[in-house]
Amino acid sequence: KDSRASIAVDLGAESCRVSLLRWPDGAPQTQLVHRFGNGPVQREDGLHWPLDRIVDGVEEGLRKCAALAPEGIRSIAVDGWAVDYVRLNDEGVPIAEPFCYRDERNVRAEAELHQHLSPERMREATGIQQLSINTLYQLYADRKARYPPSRWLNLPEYMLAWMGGEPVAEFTNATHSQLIDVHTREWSAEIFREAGLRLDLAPRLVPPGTRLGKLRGPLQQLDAFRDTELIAPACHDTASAIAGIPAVGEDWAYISSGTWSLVGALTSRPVDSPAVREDNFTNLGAVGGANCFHKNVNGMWLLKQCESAWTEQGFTPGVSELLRSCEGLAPPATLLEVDDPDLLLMGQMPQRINRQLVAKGASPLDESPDGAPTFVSLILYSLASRYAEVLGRVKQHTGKELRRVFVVGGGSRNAQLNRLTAEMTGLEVCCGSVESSTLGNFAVQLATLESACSPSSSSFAGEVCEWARQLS
Ligand code: LRH
Repeated sequence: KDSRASIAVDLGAESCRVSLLRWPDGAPQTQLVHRFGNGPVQREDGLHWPLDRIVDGVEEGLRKCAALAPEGIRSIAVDGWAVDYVRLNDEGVPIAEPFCYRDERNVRAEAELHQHLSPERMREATGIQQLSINTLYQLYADRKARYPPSRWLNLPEYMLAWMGGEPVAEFTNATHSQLIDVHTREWSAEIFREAGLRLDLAPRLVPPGTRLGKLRGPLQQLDAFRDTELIAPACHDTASAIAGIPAVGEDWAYISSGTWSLVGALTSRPVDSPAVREDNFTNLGAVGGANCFHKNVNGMWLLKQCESAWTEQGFTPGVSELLRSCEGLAPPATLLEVDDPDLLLMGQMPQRINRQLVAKGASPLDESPDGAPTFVSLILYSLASRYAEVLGRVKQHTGKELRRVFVVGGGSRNAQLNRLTAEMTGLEVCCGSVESSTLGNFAVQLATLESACSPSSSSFAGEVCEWARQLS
């Protein structure tokens, strides 16, 4: 076997990570080499991602990895949060900073587009959860803002193209655009047409586990990058995180817990019924042609946004201190509806939460830092209760006999939330990796490099799972 190293880049809404996989004594060993903060920035025309900072951070991580791996780098893959994209000119150079999906323009775009294209029809065509963040509404908002039509790439795929890879749309990421036909698994000509978008500007679709060519450009001057393959993993970080769970069988569900909590189970094909539609579940691409059947639930965003509100008031406890502060508090009398669209927006989270409590006839909480423990407790109980509700539905819709739920990602370290989740769901909570997206990213690279089977086959998924087990 080739004993050179591999690199996984995982772009997160709060932080981005560059990790290295090496083979000392023939056994795989992973290492987080570079981590840098990320977050949306408010510009005059809305909320954006600081693309230059992200690119510089990735480049720094790649250089550090090269310095650590004299044996050379065999492959690189990039995953990241879904839905956001970079608009490009004909030379593939960015035209502008990408928008952030939390920009309020999407809420307006969604309402407007639904006047031409009913949500029912869209659901039938795409099988995915109706969310205003989906790429479709963002492209529609671009059109309404009269930006000239242009090519675009989702962020992870953009980073791969920046390294010299073929510009593509990886399937697991593309499904979150709401532009993929759930039946044909191709771009939906109907939705492009009805939204006034140009299908000829959409990238070529490829499955996770596709080779995109060799690394090119200035980095290639480093010895380590002489002969490095670029690979599309599951570019959607959630699909990567699920690929990083080394579980077999049919009795497990997942919570991929980060800024969002993605709560659901893997199925062999999209799940559809009037009740599934009513519950607004999603069907997104997974590795090896499988399907992620889940729901986006508001996640650590609630906690992080409260934390930044308190920080503005000079109170900087940090998340672990906040979690400790609410230990032993009695369960809140009224729970939050964590998926209220208002709670997905940025800023003023304690005020937003109180607005909801008051609307429900409950008393508002103390918005000063003294009230922090009661907010944190409310958030944890409300999230766990929502997880239980969603997992109950997952059982009904899939017919699975669930026994375990794997919690992966940054939020899996939240022991109190895990305890409440176990209590409220009645399932065994298994803590997976905090860096599950990175594990899944590496596992797909290894399966791509080492296996002869088609990336769209279930045997490919089996190999990915076996690599995830070896890397865990
Ligand atoms: C998690 C995630 C999620 C999407 C959202 C945009 O990072 O990719 O699966 O819904 O970000």
